[in-house]
Amino acid sequence: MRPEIRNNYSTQEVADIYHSPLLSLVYQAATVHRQFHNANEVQKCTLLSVKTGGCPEDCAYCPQAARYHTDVKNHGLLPKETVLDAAQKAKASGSSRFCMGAAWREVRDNRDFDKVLDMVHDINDLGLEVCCTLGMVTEEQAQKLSDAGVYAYNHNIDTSEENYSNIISTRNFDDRLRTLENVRKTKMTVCSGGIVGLGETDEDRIHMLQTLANMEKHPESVPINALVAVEGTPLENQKPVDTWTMVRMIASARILMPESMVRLSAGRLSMSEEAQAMCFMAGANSIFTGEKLLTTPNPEYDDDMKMFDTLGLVAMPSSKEAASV
Ligand code: SAM
Ligand code: DTB
Ligand code: SF4
Repeated sequence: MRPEIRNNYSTQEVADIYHSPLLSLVYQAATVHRQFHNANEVQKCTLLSVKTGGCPEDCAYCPQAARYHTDVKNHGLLPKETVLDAAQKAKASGSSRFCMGAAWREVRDNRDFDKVLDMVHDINDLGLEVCCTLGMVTEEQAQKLSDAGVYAYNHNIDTSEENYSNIISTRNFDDRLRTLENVRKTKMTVCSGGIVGLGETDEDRIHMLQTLANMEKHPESVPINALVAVEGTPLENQKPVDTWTMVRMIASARILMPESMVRLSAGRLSMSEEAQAMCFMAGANSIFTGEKLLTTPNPEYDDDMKMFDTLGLVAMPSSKEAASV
């Protein structure tokens, strides 16, 4: 029988799931995964940084924060043609979702925002799910994005509330939650997850999962990123997170939020095919494809397609296509 969807998990319940013997945890997650999803389908998403670098925030992991000295080449908002060209390529390579990221602290009601809204219209016409990650938004801005046709808004909580101020000082956890509430008031779906490998404890990971799982409605997609340690950021020398932590996080997210898409996001370039297979077994059913994330490298597209072939995975159709058949 399918487990019920809950949003009242105690810390102890989440900890018990997270700490269960690894193979039992994976088995349980794989079971839940099969009750709610086609376990051979993996969603392919494509990212594009439409505005890169120069961000006023101080997120310790981020190569785009203006205050760190990284190799990122800053650029202002890309022209519409460039973005549409990238979206067309994403569609041709079988992506169902196109996610535009901007290194903004928050959306401002200016010409750049209007330009993004205009791009959203055109990308939608290609039959792609449009996702945006533009920083904090007000209720009115969220409504504008929704009206323009944005399918999902990404805004990660990144870590636990307790660990938040160790990673970011220019905003707080509540600011993050407020934006997520503003998005929730619209038709857009919520994409929110976090990062592992920031130096957080298991307890922080458990609290982060608990926050996501206890939202009134679970985020429709939950990205689990492994830190990509970038030279010049305060976390440049952070020890890479081990595979089993990623597997535990993904499996726990799958069990706690059975209906959500769980995305094995940043960090795949440092993971073996076997490690990634374990993550899919644990319930991950979405990835970013294409050789670049926002500013850092991702596995080669052809290597990913070979992996799909080896594992018998197929690309998930876009919800828009599914709706039209
Ligand atoms: N500026 C907006 C914001 O912070 O919401 C949108 C873009 S921001 C780059 C989106 C997310 O990317 C962050 O919340 C974080 O979870 C993730 N991210 C950024 N740098 C990363 C890194 N080096 N490794 C893993 N994830 C990273
Ligand atoms: C998410 O959770 N991860 C993506 C997307 N949502 C926006 C971003 C990963 C960024 C990794 C570092 C970079 O390439 O700049
Ligand atoms: Fe700016 Fe987003 Fe990077 Fe933080 S994660 S520095 S808000 S681009």
